[in-house]
Amino acid sequence: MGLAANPDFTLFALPEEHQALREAVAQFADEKVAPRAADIDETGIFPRDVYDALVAADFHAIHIPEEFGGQGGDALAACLVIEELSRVCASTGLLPAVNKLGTLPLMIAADDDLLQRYLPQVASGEAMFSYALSEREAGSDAASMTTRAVADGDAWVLNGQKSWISNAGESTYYTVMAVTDPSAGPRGISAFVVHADDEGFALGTPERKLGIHGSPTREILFDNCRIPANRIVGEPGTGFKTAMSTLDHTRITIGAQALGIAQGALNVATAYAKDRQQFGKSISSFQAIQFMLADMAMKIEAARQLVYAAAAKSERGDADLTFFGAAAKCFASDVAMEVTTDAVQVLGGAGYTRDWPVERYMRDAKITQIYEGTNQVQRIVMAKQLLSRMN
Ligand code: COS
Repeated sequence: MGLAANPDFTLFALPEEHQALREAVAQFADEKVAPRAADIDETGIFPRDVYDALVAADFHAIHIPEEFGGQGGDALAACLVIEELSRVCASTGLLPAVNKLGTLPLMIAADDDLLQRYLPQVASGEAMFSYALSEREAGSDAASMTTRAVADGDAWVLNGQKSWISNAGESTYYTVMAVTDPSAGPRGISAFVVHADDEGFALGTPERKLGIHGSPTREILFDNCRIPANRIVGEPGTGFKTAMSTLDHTRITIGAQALGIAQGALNVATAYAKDRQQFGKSISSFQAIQFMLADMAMKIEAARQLVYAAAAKSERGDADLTFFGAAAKCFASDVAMEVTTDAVQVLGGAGYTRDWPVERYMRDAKITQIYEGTNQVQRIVMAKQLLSRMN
């Protein structure tokens, strides 16, 4: 049967180059990012210095193919970078994740001209790229968006607004989904590249958020924003499909971010439990604490297997990617919320203060259950896949 054909037992191990990447990013995160994390959270100022360090280390957009000056990192490599950065600072982990989210619609649907124009700038770190799908009244129901793009001679003219845009104000470029044919539903939506300096483009005020304070989130506004016709991504009417298939891939990176946040919280809770003395002994000697730590670690390991398996499916473009992308994001982010809440509990009163990072991990974990589709939407996506397979 050939079952002995893998005698070195590498079946579930990371390939050597991925293991080396993980170690390199982990060292970078511990040395360059961890010392800045509390301050980034406290001030809410975009960490330009950390972004520059990411660029110098080539960890800011590892997914860009080599032919466009990038590292050509696969989906698992992107996840490892995001996971290890998020282990110390979720806002920093979001930088490579948002760059991937912003550029993937182009990599899926754009012609070579558009790819040549934009991807090298992201690879070099000169520009960052955001993704703009949601609107104030079109969040989970993304297809009900009302931002309009109307053809006018050799241009498109955009009017409307997009909400909760990660990295807005820092990104140079935005992939914007807009309605080009209001009579065609999701098939009347198209994707465009908008530049931060396009006339008629403006930024809303920064959102005041529970967590990820170092990642700016703002509305972007279009008031007769005129862009050249050749900035459409793919054919007119394909924007919604492109946006959805992008999310199939990038939801896995949010799973990776959640995984990193959860691992960071577990590490702090474990070290604290060993150190903290009560009733004359280390609280780690109490079974109540041991069981909490064991459950946290068990859930993280299960989430890790699912995220990595989904990343492999993303790389191969497997037919069940839509299910796995939703499942990885949903499961890992629910785990992150549970684990970080328990980490605060293990630290007790100390955990509730900003002297320790676990309350930050808990606040940062919450967004992973919400963005790139709420976990309720992920369950809709999974159920649809499941039920359609039975037909
Ligand atoms: N890949 C490719 N195409 C997809 C797709 C996917 N994963 N999912 C849906 N589509 C296509 C469908 O095939 C359909 O196209 P056709 O009419 O040509 O067949 C079209 O998109 C509409 O699909 P559907 O009817 O399923 O869309 P709904 O309006 O019912 O929306 C959900 C489905 C709720 C799943 C979708 O709106 C969604 O994901 N919402 C959350 C959005 C989100 O994640 N926002 C966060 C923004 S990033 S922070």
